Amino acid sequence: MTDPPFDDPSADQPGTVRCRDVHGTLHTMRLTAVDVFSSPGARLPTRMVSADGGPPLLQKWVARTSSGEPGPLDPLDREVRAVMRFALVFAKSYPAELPRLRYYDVDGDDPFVLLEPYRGMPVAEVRQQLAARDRYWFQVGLLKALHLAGAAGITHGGVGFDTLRWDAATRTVQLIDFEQAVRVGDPRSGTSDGGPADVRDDVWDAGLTIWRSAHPDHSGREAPDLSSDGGALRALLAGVFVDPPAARPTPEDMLAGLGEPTALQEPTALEIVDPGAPLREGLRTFDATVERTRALRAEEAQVNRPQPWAARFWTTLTGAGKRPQPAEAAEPALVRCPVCLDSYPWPDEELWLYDDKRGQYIRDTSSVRDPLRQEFLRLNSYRRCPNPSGDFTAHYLPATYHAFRTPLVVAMVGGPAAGKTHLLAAIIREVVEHGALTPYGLSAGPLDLHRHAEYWRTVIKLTEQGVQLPGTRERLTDPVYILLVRGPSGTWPVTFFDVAGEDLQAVGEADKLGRFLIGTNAVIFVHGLEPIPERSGNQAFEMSLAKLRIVQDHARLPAVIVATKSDRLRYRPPIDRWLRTERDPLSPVNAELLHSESRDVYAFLHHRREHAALAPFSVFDRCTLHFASASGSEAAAQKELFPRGFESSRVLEPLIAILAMAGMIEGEQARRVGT
Ligand SMILES: Nc1nc2c(ncn2[C@@H]2O[C@H](COP(=O)(O)OP(=O)(O)OP(=O)(O)O)[C@@H](O)[C@H]2O)c(=O)[nH]1
Ligand SMILES: [Mg+2]
Repeated sequence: MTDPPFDDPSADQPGTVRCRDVHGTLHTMRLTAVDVFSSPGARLPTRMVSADGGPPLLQKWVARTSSGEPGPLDPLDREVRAVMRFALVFAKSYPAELPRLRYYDVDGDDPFVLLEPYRGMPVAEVRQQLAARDRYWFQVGLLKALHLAGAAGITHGGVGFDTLRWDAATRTVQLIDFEQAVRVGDPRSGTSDGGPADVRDDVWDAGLTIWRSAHPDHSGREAPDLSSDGGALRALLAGVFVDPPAARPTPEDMLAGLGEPTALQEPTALEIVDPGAPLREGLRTFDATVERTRALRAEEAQVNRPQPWAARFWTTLTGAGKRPQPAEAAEPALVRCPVCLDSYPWPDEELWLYDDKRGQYIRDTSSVRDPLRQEFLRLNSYRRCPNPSGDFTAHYLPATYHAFRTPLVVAMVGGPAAGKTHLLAAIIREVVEHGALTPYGLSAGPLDLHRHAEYWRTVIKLTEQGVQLPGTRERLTDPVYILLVRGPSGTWPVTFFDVAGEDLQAVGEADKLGRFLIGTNAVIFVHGLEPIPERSGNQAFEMSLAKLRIVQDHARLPAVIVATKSDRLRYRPPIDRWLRTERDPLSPVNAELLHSESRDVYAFLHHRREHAALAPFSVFDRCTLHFASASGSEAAAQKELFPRGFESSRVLEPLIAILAMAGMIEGEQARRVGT
């Protein structure tokens, strides 16, 4: 097996790597191979290394494919997930029976984990030499290890002599190589039933291992004939070789049968930590806040004539409560420009064409009269905003921009480098390239074809190549992308603004820089997660909220808070669960699930005292919170590349929540989103 190349570009010397500790904090260190090492139960290659000249650590890594590409992450991901869980649950007292995590990297070309060296010797090598008394302690040790893993919510999936070590000095066992591990409750892997994994799933293999420690001739996965052993094993293994796993005894039951305490019972009880405990206060605060808002709304409904929320929302959007109907209206309907915010009758005469080569808008001088050809021309042309206030540079909107229902203007709000641009790119890619709105009864495509082509060339193509996107240029005033979304009850332009975080938090030139916010009717607040929380406030949120408050009935605007870059904390609760929760294609909008995620995000940020990021939650009547990862991993230092590509997780949910709250997605579930 060749050594991993570990050519981190930030490395002054080869062997320098970036990796995270149990808190998710990034470290840069130099690894030096100090010894060979092999474990019969490990599928991943292993060796002993020293980190910055420190004591030896066991390294496991993902080998490259034969073509030199990064190899499959799954076995390492399972191992890290398991040992991270042990690190959290046994943070106060760590059991010798389980492997211990020091560092990991799952973002780079050559992902790896660094563990404390295993104890003892592989049982596969020493089992023939175990005396009867040792065999007893081996059985006890194996059951204790399984019980401890189960207490941390982990099933091993590959228990056998190859994944066990025997420490003769202490007569204890270590269960290692969690490369097939599954969280208790997650779907079982490698089986056809796919039911939720259970601590008893490992009991069959543990039973076989125990049996073979005394009867080495037995092989295969068949249940042994227990009647051939008249001794204690027959009693210990009674009920072990049955299906379903729920009918088997637990490791704890089996230890009790031997009259042995588990490692979590006196006299040597380890103290275990509930990783969910720190979130409880935040969960209670969330519930209390939601209850208060619901009570207020119920009161309001008593006073005012109840009106469907979506209707109220669109009334808010159109200001006077009148939706423009250009075709029938006697008076020309007023429309509002999302860029300069002036309102005026939509200019119907002049068309402008965009010259890609020159990057300019040019007046259309053709005299097409044929209605079909006119329609075709409009599809690809623009109208210049008359900007009656005369306070903005020339700007253009697609000629059909106001030909549909009132556009939904969505603002990406967040500080510099919060992750707005990457998140929007991931959302647009899902919607346009993967048709991700179809299960919601909507179809979507670009409204502005030139803007689409430009966005594809300068943004989406880069994400496809795994290239990190540049920071957004300052002083942008135009929308970056305009979708046209069609649903059973209408067709809407959905316009996205994504300006530089610097502009959003600017105090000076407030009128120019954040002006589009006043014309916004939905907001995606983007908060980039850091392993160590930043509690220094969020000026972009504060300044934007101050501007949004000017909008009449601003509290009715749909808003979401997205904790993006969640991949940085992918193994920590509650993110570990959410990042792996897939959307159910049969129940696309699930208000309970969105509520439950909002609750967890709120509690998570509350616990980390990132209160500034939660500020929008108390401003808007309907606001959901989300965990997301746009790129799925960290960009390589100084290389502007995501070595494992751009693999988003849960980026569509925030948009779905917005569309549901705006009434564009219909149905009972959609109506309840964010309430
Ligand atoms: N790990 C991780 N990094 C991300 C993710 N999204 C963005 N980043 C990184 O965060 C940095 C900033 O992301 P942008 O999307 O450019 O942030 P922004 O909010 O648009 O920043 P401005 O345009 O300067 O306001 C980039 O260097 C990305 O590499 C993510 O989902 N995970
Ligand atoms: Mg940006």
